[in-house]
Amino acid sequence: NAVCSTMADDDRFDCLPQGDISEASCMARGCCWNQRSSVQMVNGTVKLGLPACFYPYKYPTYRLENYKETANGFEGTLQRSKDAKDIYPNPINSLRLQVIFDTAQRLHVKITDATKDRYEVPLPVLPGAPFSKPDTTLYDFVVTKEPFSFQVKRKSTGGVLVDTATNTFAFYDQFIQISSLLPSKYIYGLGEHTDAHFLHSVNWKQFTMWTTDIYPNLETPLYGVHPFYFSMEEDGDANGVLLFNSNAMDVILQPTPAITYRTIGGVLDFYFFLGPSPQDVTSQYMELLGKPQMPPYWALGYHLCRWGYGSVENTRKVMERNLAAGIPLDAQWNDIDYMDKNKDFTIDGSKFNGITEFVNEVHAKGLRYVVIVDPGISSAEAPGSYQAYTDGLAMNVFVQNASDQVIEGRVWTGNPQAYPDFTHPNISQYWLKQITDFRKVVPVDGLWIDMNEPSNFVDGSMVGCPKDSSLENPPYLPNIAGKTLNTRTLCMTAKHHAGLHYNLHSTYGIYQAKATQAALLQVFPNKRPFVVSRSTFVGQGQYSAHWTGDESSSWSDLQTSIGDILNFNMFGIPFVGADICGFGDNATEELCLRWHQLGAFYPFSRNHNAVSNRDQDPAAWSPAATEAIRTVLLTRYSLLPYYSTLLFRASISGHTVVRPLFFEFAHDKRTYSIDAQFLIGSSVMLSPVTTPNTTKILAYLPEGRWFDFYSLKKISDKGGEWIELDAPLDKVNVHLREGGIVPMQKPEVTTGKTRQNPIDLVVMLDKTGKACGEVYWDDGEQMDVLQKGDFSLVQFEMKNGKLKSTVVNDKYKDVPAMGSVRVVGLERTVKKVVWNGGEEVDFVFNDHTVMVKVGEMLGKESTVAMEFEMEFF
Ligand code: MIG
Repeated sequence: NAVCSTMADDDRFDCLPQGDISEASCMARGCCWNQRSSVQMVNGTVKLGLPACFYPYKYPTYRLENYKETANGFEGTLQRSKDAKDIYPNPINSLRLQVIFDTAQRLHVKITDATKDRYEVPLPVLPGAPFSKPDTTLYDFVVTKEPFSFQVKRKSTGGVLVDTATNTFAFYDQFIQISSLLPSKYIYGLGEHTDAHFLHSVNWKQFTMWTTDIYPNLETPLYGVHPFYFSMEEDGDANGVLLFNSNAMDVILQPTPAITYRTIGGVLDFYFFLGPSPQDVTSQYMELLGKPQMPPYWALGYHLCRWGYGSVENTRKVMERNLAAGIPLDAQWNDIDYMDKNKDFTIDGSKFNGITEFVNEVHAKGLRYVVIVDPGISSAEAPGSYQAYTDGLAMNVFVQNASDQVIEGRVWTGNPQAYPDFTHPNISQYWLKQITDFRKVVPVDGLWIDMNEPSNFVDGSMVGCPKDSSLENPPYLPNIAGKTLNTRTLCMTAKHHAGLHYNLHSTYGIYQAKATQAALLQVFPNKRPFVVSRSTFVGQGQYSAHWTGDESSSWSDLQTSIGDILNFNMFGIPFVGADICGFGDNATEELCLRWHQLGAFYPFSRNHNAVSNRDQDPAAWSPAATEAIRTVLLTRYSLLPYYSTLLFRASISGHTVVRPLFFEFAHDKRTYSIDAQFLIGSSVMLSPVTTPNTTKILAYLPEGRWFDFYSLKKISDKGGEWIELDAPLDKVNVHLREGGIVPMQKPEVTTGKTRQNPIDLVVMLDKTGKACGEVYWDDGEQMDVLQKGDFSLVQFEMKNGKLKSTVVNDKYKDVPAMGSVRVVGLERTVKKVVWNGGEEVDFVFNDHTVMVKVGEMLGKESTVAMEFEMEFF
């Protein structure tokens, strides 16, 4: 018809995303049909494109009624139009709209069934709404009553960040859809997916949200669910949008640019974070969802792991050869092969006989020990013969099927297994008991929780799932791997204490992480637990770290790991890393070396390998490669005080530890698509080699002065340019940015030993001679340090040739002494250096850099205060 034919391509929103895509079905939905479409079938699956069937400009949806102001925002009722088409079963005719002005920067918009409760995400628990409106807000909220739509505008620029006037709004029991125009094409986030690039394409990209155990592959949904996007606006402001919903969901980006959400349950619970800086968005996000827990200091070291050491002897042999090669190492791990027939909390009595002695040895060397635990508890056991199963039955903590029997799946034991229900009130007691009993034999220091999507090698259960349930076969099926929701996981009709698996599926990992953290807190009272989880949900950073799963030993997976760790930093799970050298397939020496030159800078740095692949631990390679790996790991260890200070900032302010360049250079659009380089904090930039046979790279240096990390020579005076850098095999390019002060230590082979060394500062002056930075220190283990105040924090500032420190907090006394201070980027020759306004002291000046051995002047007694002042000119 006429209306349809005038619609621009960019205005087309898909009205018939699946099923029989024909003119007749399109007409039945009252939509526009125009065969010109770029949807394609690729290997039997639909590749999105310009839709043939699309919503017309006028389409009956809902009308807003009784819209009124409340103490903290607005509320109203949405009445479904009498002319609305029944496309799916069970439309919800009356919806409740709540608009809550949470804070000046955060707006909350919620749409639920007006007449009865629906499932809402139980974990993480978000702070309640405020009782009154903030005095001012960065945003305006504007509604259109019929058809209902809303806008979120940025007051300062007038920019429209959100506009749902797209006619796609629908709310059925099992199909909820809403679309919004986007303020720009610069969209990031929406995890967990491996993408070719960190900056998303808006050219009909689909992101499906559903925790899935699958080899990372472009476009497939992976282990975690984070329906949070982050967008850079045209003028350099940033905003973020969270849809707090855990049901299976498709999120589509289209060139308009616009976003469409289609979720098959729960409610629409949107949070809009107005920034305006990228870092502000992340802080606001973590403020709401929970700030990340600081890892214990030892976990900042290098970790060695593989699946298939096969025995305690071989684990020891590999660890020893790396120690002998001088590889810095803080933790040795074991994978499922330590278990008896892959059963949790058991030991293979022959190959891993002697594991207790081995763990004691590891501890005696000042190292830590971590093992894997899978969720599945073998249920194919003689009554009373397997404690973890016996206890689980007695405590009634297993997930049940639709007929209230323990639901059984199958994973690594090869036999049926039960799934602990981590939402059950008895779970903390159950899980603690298993861990405590196990630790009597294997005194682990942390736990690695895998397969918690939760994974299942049979679909649904050993006996399948109820066939005639709309939970197992919803009217709209998001683009998950497999043809049913229960593919390689539990039945949707399975029951947890907190509700149906249909709703809770993607939260299995966060619940398990929470229970595991809580158990470790009982085992090590008051010590920061170390838990690393494969499956994650929004806000999980408060409970665990994350690794990015089964990457393969390929250059492309090395590359995409950068975007993965940047995303998880934006998702508030900053302690993240990919398997260094890759998990699947055999690594080559060159790849493994280059991967270490990247992975040494991941916040969480672990080498891990799949069973039967060739060894890839640092000592497995040629002496030259081993040495180059050792060198870069020592570089990491030299930066530990910097990393730990950043992790402290993440835990109190919701900052990112590693971040994309645009986080610091939001007004430089050239940075928006850079994902082969990243920043560690605001002062250190890594430009790794991500391709084979490469000895030179092109790197972008954003605005400002940049110094080479190793020589401290200035390599750019103004930045804003691409430069070619030498990238020989034995070196990774690291640069220091003007204006920062980076705390470092002379590296040793463990974090514990490195911690004892004096703290050295590198001060990078900007053009005006200014720089600032800070160092955080605590005992490296205590929980809730901030609340107790048991830490030290010293801030440094240099200007006009003077470097001053301010002790913000000095309650924690055992701070290492100051070592040297190096000031780089001096414009004039230094004639003398004066200490605390009096005594003249020795210094070394060369090539625009001055070095002063502060430690020698301070003496022992001043190790705590660390207050000093120097004059350079
Ligand atoms: O189905 O425990 O991602 O790190 O080595 C594979 C064996 C099970 C998957 C994990 C991987 C781990 C492996 N696990």
